[in-house]
Amino acid sequence: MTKDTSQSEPPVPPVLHCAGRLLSLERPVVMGILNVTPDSFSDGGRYPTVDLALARAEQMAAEGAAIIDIGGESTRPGAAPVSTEEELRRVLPVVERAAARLSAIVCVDTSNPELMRRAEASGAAMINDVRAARRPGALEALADGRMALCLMHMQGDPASMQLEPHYRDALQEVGEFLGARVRACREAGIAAERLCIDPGFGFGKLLRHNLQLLAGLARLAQIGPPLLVGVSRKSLVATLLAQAGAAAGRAPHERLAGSLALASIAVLRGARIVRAHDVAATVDAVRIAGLLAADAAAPCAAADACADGG
Ligand code: 9MG
Repeated sequence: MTKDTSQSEPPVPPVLHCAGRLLSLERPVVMGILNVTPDSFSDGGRYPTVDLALARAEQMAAEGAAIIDIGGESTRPGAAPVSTEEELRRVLPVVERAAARLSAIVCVDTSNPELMRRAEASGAAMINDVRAARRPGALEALADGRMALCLMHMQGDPASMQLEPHYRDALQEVGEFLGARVRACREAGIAAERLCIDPGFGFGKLLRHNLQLLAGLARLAQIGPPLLVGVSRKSLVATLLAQAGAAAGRAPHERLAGSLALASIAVLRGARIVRAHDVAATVDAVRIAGLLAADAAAPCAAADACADGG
């Protein structure tokens, strides 16, 4: 799974190429979640009009989100697929207006090649694909354009993924999958600088698999492309809280502090992009974790750069 250093491939710089724009990942950044769906697990149905969705996108950008991730099909466990027509209808008007108004990168959360093509024409600069560009036509649609792409690992599909996830070694298998998808993208003609990878917390994984992946994030970061992590408000957070002694059954909106703890750990282990619902709080957590991660890489740099305010 680790990078082959015997061939002199230059290290991938922490910059993501997004349809002609460069997103620096030297410090970790936050991707704000905007679901224009009636049925997402945490914010489904909250943005039923383009105006409301745009206002939320503007708010997240003002709070410091570098990327706004707009999704029109729920990927929560058990979710049913939507038609292409419906997904386009939900997403494209929001993408068009957000791209025209915001300096943040507009990303579309989709696996649908037709939406990928239409999204770029509407101003999107990135695609977040929980199926890692495995749908027929997805690689071609992406290779024909210039958008950045997040390749996520998922075992199974949203309808059934949590029924019986099984791994011999979750870290090894997820790492091999992501490495293979990176190679498939490169062979299709998608530049390495356009790619980031994501182990897909909660997507066909039990608690022990999620914890193996969290523990091994630094190894996944060695695959090459920048690492994106999404733990925000997921049931993993509630399960861990309950195991640590908190009351069981925390609702999604009661998982902020737990989500920030996991996001900070992910950054300390190499994540460069954190996908989150609560942008302002996550930006603060990720700033501190990013500073300390840089300090761990170059001891005392952060300490020397800080005014000694206590
Ligand atoms: C759409 N979506 C929901 N959870 C996600 C996660 O953890 N990562 C990515 N890339 N997308 C996600």
